[in-house]
Amino acid sequence: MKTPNTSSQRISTDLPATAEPPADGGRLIVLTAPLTEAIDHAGYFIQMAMASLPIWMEGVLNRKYPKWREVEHNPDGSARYMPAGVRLVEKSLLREYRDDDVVACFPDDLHKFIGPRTRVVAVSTHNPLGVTFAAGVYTSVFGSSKMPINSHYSRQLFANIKASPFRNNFKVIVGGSGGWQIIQTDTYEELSVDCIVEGRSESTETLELFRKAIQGEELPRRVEVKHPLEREAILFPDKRTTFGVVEMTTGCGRRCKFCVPDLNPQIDLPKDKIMEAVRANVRHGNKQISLATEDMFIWGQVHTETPFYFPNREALVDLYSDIVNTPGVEQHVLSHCTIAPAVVDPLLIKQLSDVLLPKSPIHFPYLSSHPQKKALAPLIGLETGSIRMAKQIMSSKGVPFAIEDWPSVVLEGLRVLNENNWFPAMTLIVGNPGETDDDVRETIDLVYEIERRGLFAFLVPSIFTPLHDTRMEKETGVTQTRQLTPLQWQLMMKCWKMNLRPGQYSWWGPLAWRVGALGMWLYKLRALNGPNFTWPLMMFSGAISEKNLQRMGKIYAGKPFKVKSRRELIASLKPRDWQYLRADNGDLPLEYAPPVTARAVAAL
Ligand code: B12
Ligand code: SF4
Repeated sequence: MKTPNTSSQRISTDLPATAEPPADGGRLIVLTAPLTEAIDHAGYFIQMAMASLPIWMEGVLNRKYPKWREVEHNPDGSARYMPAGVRLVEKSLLREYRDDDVVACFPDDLHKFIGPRTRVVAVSTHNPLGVTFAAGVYTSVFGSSKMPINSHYSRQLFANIKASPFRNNFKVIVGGSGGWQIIQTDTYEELSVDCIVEGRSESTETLELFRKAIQGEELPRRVEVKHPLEREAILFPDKRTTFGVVEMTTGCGRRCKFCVPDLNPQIDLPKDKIMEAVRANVRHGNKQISLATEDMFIWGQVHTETPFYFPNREALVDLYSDIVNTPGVEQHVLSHCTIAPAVVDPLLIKQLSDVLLPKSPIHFPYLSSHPQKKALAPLIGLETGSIRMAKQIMSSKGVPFAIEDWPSVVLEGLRVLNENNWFPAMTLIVGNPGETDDDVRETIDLVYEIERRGLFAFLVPSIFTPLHDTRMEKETGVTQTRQLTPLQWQLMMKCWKMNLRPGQYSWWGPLAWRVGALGMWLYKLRALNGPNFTWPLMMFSGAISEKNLQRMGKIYAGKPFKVKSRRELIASLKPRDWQYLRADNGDLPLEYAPPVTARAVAAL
């Protein structure tokens, strides 16, 4: 069965032409998520690539991961694994509905569960339309079809639901961190969505909404529900989640103005509940675990007497040790963190490496000093190298260090991380509102300094996207790649050039990428991205050396700047913060005499 679609790309539904309605009348509530957000294949990277590559490049992923569409089912046809968001909606609903009223299934199996009895189809989505940062930008760089792979599959899911012969009987409720994209693009009709829920499923308002939908009442287009304030109110999955995602914290506390998750209350979740969810994943066949967080380093230090930005080393090492040592856990991947804690407590990084590296599925053969070349690669926000810009958009990003020291914190933190085989993916924001050429130059200076020092991070520049509800919601930055200045293009292409340093990603084939880039430029990118793209692309492809381009005045030559060492950074802390420093890291200010604590005595 084919459904016409009003979007720029025609989406076909996957409903088999002869689909029979389910014999049992279907489930009352059917939960699902786009296939590209539910798959559990080959690590995080595949989903991130799907968010960033346009649909016409799907073949690249198909060749690399020919089995990515092969998902696992339970005996009743429901999904063996689903994103953590779906699992929590399911758990929330099971407080009120019977087990056989609710099912979570993959999009291709919807027809097996949607029947005359169905009253709600609930979709959880992370990034349905690809209009978020680091997603839309790459697809638009690549050409005329701007639809990212993930967005194509999300649209296909919605088309499937729209085409259901029972569509008039049920309401479509959408939630998850990407729901705002449907609100902002006003695609309710096109996608056949009745209501978007912003907030967590645990909320009683969410349950009330499902009750209304089941009674056939009209739903509001958009509902904002409250985030629980107590850690006890947060539910945990008791079935298998995609990538074994189990929540570790909510909120962050550093208050960056562009950030959505920071709007949530800062909560670190109880260890026993985390461990139960880890064991539930293993019981249901998962071998991988990842603790979802904005900043893993706040766990164990939320609302204690110590400020959250001085990590609780013992608690963290204990938690991660117990997770990786849980029988059945074969792989563990880190999600997000911040970089200042690596400067505050380098020994914590070392101890976590000892615990986590053996179970990391990530290998960097040319970078890692681990005997099996294993590495850890959390996601960290670098955002900008401009102190002026950093003060404006993220003045607490580097606490306890002053934001004036942000470039030094990044370099020093990266040194500590690299020494311990952490090679993070670091995001940068290009085109912040009010960003001047000087700001971009300072960021380029920082990127060159990373290169000069032989440090490595996978640098992911993205174009500023005003995210819904943030304090920068109303601001606009760059809206089209043609508006990017030569310096902004240089920054983007320099990051990618550094990422593709030979040998770091064997399958990406850095050389092939560069030659391909040149070919693409000749074919269509020069027309699409405009003249400002030309020289940065020449730099990226290596067609002309950077030195020559600098000599010709075609690109900016990054300048060295004064970088503070760890000792200098520690010395710059406010004296009231000295008490939280750990003496075993060294570099304590000379004037500081640490109190003789039981821990210090034990360490002697
Ligand atoms: C783990 C994670 C990933 C993993 C795994 C994702 C997966 N499919 O499981 C990976 C690394 C693959 C990933 C990729 C991406 N991610 Co991500 N990810 C996260 C992270 C850290 C945790 C997500 C999670 O599972 N949380 C736990 C669950 C329980 O929370 P939840 O999904 O929000 O669900 C709750 C509510 O939203 C609600 N809910 C959820 N669904 C529904 C449905 C209904 C009907 C209702 C009523 C309620 C409801 O109830 C749940 C709680 O009870 C979040 C940050 C965060 N803390 O949320 C970022 C985050 C969601 N990711 C983000 C982004 C930008 C991306 C990428 C686009 C990045 C990129 N450029 O590559 C891609 C997109 C991937 C894709 N397929 O398109 C942003 C989203 C920004 C936005 N709002 O648009 C976040 C918020 C990170 C950030 N700091 O900005 N991500
Ligand atoms: S450090 Fe990251 S998670 Fe925390 S507020 Fe800033 S952007 Fe958000």
